[in-house]
Amino acid sequence: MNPISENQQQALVSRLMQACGGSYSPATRRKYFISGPQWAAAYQGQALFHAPTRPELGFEAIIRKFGELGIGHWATHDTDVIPTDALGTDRQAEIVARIQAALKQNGVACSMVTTETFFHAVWAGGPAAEAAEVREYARFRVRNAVAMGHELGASYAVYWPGSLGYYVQGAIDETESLRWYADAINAACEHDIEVARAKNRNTLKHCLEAKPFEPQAEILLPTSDAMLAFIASGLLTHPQMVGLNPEYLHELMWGAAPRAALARALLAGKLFHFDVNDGYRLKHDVDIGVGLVNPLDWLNVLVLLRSHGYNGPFNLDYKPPRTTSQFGVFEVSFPTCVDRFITLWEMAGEVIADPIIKEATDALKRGGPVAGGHDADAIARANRELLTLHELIAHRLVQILLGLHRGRTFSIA
Ligand code: GLT
Ligand code: MN
Ligand code: MN
Repeated sequence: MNPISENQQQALVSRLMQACGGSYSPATRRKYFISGPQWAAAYQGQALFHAPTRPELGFEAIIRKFGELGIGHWATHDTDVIPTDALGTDRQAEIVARIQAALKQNGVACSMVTTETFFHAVWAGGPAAEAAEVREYARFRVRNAVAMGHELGASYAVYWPGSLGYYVQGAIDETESLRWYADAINAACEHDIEVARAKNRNTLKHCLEAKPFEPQAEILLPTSDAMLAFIASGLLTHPQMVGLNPEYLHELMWGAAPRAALARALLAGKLFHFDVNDGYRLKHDVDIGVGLVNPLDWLNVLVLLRSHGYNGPFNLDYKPPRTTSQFGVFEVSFPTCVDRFITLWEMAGEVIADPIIKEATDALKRGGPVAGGHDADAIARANRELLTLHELIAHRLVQILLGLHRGRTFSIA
């Protein structure tokens, strides 16, 4: 086989992308509330045992690329764009002004800001460490991120507590750490109320994001359900301002059914923001692009969200694989991610409107003839044949996913 010269490789990738078809126009993509995180596009492929595979890229190039692709929203950590030592200084104001200009020029809006409380050495003991000065610094950081969010026009603030936990047990009192963590969230909400009033804007939606492990061995708030309990614990001064940013993969990582976790958040009225990606159960936070691993589960998730009127952002919190080049990040990785999401979202609409699923669901709810009394055997018999519809509905969902409902069949000659 002939080798493909280096200068022919990008053209080959682009030609095969074209040949794949099935992509949406940037204008169509902009109709969905999809956000692209700065850190996803800037990710260089590094990890504990992995050197970077791609060069660095700043926010100006990323916002421009998002604008071209039709990713209408952008999200960032404070330190993705502001060096730690410039936070809260005039340098921050200068950078924020450059970000505002880049957003405006490319027709992209900032939807969310998040505070990095895990990367820098100051967070080695977590954002709610014993030393009062670390906790005061954490409050400064979240207040500053809230103010930056208002400057940039964001409506959401996300908090991933990162290292709120430990490697070795017994050194900290968990109840104390959780109270201290609540102090930081309270400081963010209180500052938000002041800034929003001064700027005549709505307060932000403050969204807690759980991850069951990584970077610590044990995490104090490992799941979205734990976050719900934290919000309702009485520790927060403004619990109505605080909800969730579940991440699809983070729920899979502890072995949950993401759809069921999302349903619990919906019932609590706390599904504010949603990080979309994919990966494997009970494994590492691999942040694979949405729909590449579990497309059927994703279809089901979107059916749930569509049928309950979720209208928050879908944040592409994934990491383009290390094997993808920087050219590939914007040529293949982001557009295919967005387009799979849109396709699955539209398919979810087909599921909701599907007459077979509708009739089967209605029939299950109508139930069989009333058996009368509390005769368990008779009640079971009365519904026996209807319950087969559960499997029929599951088959129909797969048919819709694979296009088989449009009559696609395979035959062996
Ligand atoms: C980190 C984490 C993500 C969070 C980011 C927000 S930081 O990359 O793994 O899931 O959404 O702070
Ligand atoms: Mn996330
Ligand atoms: Mn993740």
